[in-house]
Amino acid sequence: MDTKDIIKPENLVYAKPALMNDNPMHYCPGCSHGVIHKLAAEVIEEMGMEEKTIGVAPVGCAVFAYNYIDIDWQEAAHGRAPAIATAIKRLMPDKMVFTYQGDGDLAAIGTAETIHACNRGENIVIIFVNNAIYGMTGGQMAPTTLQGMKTATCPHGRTPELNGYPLKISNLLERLEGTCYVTRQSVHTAAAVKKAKKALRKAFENSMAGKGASVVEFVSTCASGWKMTPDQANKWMVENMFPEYPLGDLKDV
Ligand SMILES: Cc1ncc(C[n+]2csc(CCOP(=O)(O)OP(=O)(O)O)c2C)c(N)n1
Ligand SMILES: [Mg+2]
Repeated sequence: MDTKDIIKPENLVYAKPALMNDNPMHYCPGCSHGVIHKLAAEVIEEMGMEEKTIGVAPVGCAVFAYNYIDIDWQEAAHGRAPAIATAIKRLMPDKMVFTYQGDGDLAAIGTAETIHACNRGENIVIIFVNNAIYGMTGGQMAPTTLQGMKTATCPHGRTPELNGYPLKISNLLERLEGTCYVTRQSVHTAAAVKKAKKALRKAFENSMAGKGASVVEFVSTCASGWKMTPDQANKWMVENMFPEYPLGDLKDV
């Protein structure tokens, strides 16, 4: 193929999903949120569910998710997305309903909603972006912050004596009878992105098959909050986050 033909739209092998609009994203360079948004958009599109999907946007860095993916959205108060998603899915069972939550949202202020929605076996998908920090508000300690990790509110590093232990909430959710699928993924390499997309597709399919709650945790970077370059953040995540939050399926019924 002639080089000038390669850039013609009909010859492109890679394209942005049609559901992703052209609004410039507010995410920092190296942030995982953008890639995870794209994966969600791709899966929804490939399932032909563009008109039937309702996302519940959280409080946190992804508070503006509705600005980027052209589906129906409902905003939720901090931590309450699983409760809102429960209501939406129960009222409109033919819709594909998902929440999109950070670790502060899902594993701190919204712990109760998360656990009870999963325990009730609600037919929703929970997308859980675990960057071990409260990104939006300036990098405070979250329940998922690693031991020894420095944040704005534990500048000398998290200590278990003072702050407890990193909360592996997906391991808790995996134990609940209402969850059918709990998996931990990441988007730091092309191979990981491919795997994560398959996991997301399975989760969405589970929800439409009425199998119960599916949780897809994305172990993620927050280069700004961690005060690193995007490259350093990816490396730091592999070396420090993955041993604490190992990737792979925790449960697949
Ligand atoms: C009821 C309530 N409490 C606190 C806040 C302040 N707040 C906004 S975002 C946030 C933390 C978000 O962290 P996380 O859920 O991990 O998302 P991230 O920004 O890291 O993606 C907090 C505490 C709020 N908006 N509402
Ligand atoms: Mg966070």
